[in-house]
Amino acid sequence: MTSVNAHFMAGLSDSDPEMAAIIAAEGERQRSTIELIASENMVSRAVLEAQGSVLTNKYAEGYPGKRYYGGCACVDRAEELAIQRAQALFRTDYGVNVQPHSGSQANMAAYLAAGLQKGDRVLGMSLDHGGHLTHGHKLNFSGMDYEVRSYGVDRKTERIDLDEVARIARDFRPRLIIVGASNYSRTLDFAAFAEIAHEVGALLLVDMAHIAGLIAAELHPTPFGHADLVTTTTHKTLRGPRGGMIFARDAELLKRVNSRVFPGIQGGPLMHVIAAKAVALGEALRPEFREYMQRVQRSAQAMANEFIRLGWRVVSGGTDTHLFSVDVMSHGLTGKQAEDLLHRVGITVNKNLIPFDTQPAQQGSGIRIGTPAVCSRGFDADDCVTVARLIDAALRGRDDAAMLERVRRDVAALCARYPIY
Ligand code: DSN
Repeated sequence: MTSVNAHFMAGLSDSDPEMAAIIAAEGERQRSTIELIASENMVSRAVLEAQGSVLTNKYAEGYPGKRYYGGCACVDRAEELAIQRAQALFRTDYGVNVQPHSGSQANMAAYLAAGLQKGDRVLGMSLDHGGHLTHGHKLNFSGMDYEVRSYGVDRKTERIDLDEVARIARDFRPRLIIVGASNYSRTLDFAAFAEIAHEVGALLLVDMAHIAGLIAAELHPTPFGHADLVTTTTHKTLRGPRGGMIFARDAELLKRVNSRVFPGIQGGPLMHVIAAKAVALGEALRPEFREYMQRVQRSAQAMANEFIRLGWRVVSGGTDTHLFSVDVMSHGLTGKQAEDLLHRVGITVNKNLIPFDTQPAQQGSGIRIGTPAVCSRGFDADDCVTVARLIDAALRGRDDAAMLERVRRDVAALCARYPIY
């Protein structure tokens, strides 16, 4: 008979060796490959520990001080700490909800809090030009529930044309304008978007998921003071556990956000994840985080410049942020082919559509490259330039097995210099 003690004491490798082996293999994959997926990062051991803590046992529907369950004194403190740190990190008095399980759920709750009814008009950035599924894509709730018009980038500059956004907004008269992107490498002008929203009587939602770390480190202008609602994920540049947060401009809007998150679309909050969010936010408040984000930004810029020097076309000619896209079709490869080829040498990227792409989404003409994860393990701008050269060598030498083997060995050596966990 299994004793109670064994239930609490047995570690994963004893109690479930099959799953332990899968997790160990993923750890080895992360250790031995160069991770350039722009939306990923590597959390600290402290974040892992908080997320793997006993807080996972606790039901805490409601909010601190107003729960539907007893025994919430400790988790109340955890959630309050997350809220205080989020406000401090972004230097804002906007109210915060730290309970969204993901960025998509944060955005869904934000739409509802903005008072949108089914069929109301929403203006967001097209996914094909770098936006996000939840900003109105037809296969997402946002595109199904609302009438959506999209803005994109200018064909020549590959940057958002604010005059064009204003023209569309005046014509379409949306109730909500969304600004934010998953594959746009240029600075977003939140003040200009707020002016457009104000002119047409729309609310402004900023989804800062990708650039939250840059904003926290004051390396990108802040949306606070301009947006009515700000959503983010916590696992990208912020380097926390997977999850979301919503900021609301005033108490009335926060009340609506809170009731739309729970009981609107979620049940019990993931208190272990909220604790891990608080830990990550605490880390981001330290001066080292700004130094890290500066390295992320400089490394992305150095890499983009190196690709250009090596004869590749970089979308919009460079980056102001942590990411950029390389047009691989200009060298006769689809994004999918480049992604697969790089996987073979131990470099992980994702294929992506580039603006005005003629390829289907499953192929794409580009690869998206981001530096947050490699910089977390210690890479600097020089290392990232080396990575650009390795990618160039692999893609150009795709038919040369010896070359690919050389690149694979160089990748392994670089990873070995920066151990993780
Ligand atoms: N899927 C995320 C990304 O890769 O950017 C956005 O949610």
